Amino acid sequence: MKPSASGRALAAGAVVVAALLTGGSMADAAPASGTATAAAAPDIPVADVKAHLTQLQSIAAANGGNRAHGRPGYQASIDYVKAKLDAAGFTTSVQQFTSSGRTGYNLVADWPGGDPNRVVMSGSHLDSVTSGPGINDNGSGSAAVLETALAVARSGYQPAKHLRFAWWGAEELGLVGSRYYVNSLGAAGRAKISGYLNFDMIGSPNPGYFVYDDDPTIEKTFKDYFAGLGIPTEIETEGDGRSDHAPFKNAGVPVGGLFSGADYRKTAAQAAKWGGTAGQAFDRCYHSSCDTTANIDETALNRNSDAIAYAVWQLSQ
Ligand code: DPN
Ligand code: ZN
Repeated sequence: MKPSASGRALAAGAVVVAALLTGGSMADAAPASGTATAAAAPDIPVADVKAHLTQLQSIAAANGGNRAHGRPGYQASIDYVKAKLDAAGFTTSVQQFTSSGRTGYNLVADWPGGDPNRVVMSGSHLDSVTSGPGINDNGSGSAAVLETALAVARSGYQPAKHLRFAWWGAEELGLVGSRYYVNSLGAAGRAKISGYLNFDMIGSPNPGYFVYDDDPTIEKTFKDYFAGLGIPTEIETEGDGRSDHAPFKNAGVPVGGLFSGADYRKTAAQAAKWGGTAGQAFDRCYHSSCDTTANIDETALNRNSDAIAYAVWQLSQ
């Protein structure tokens, strides 16, 4: 028998207060076990993810070298992602806000169907800093989430839960777009989100494999995926609160995500298990003009993209 949420919280003892504050973990929203066989997530073609990165780099090159908030390169990035989603059958909406005197935009894409009261949401910030094209930060997350959404459409996936995808504006100015969205939902809208998955920098050139240590069900889903590949993961500590999951988490939404490292240096122990260069930053081009398509580790991008699809499929049925 499926225990009640309160019964489980009591059994969990120390978790009681956290469960009440957060509205419970993602597991509390799981449906009773059914008879249907779980649909398997598709492999996300890394060549397609990289093709989006090439396009984002061209967009930056044509717009003064960046895709930053309030600049033409950001608008062009939104247009690019939105056109792909519209063509694939998503219901898209562009949410407008103002920050630092400039107009910003979030792009939200809903896949028709599924329980509207149990939304599995995945997002990435689409803006770069002004100093470069932002291909690892955060073309990587943006392209992988886009390709996952397109894979949903290609496979005609119809999960029990509702799928939503988002690309945030003005993350680099302090999580502005995602905070605006979370506020705009209101308490009722927020309560419908079973989980929010965040992907910010997932193709770092000297990569680590970091999983956010937040909602236990989401965390376990990612860890299971990497365990299946035989790849050790670590808990993400470099960026706690530094990306778009923070506004969701602060509002009580279960969150999780992946990260391959920014300006922290890889230790000798990390290089021993993941390869790469000890004593060097995970991303030496973090927030610089060299954050181009050359600043991407294809293996990390590939694994993380597949992990996103795995989690989206796993958590939505
Ligand atoms: N929020 C990232 C940025 O856009 O600069 C950096 C970051 C992400 C750092 C995740 C740590 C963890
Ligand atoms: Zn950044």
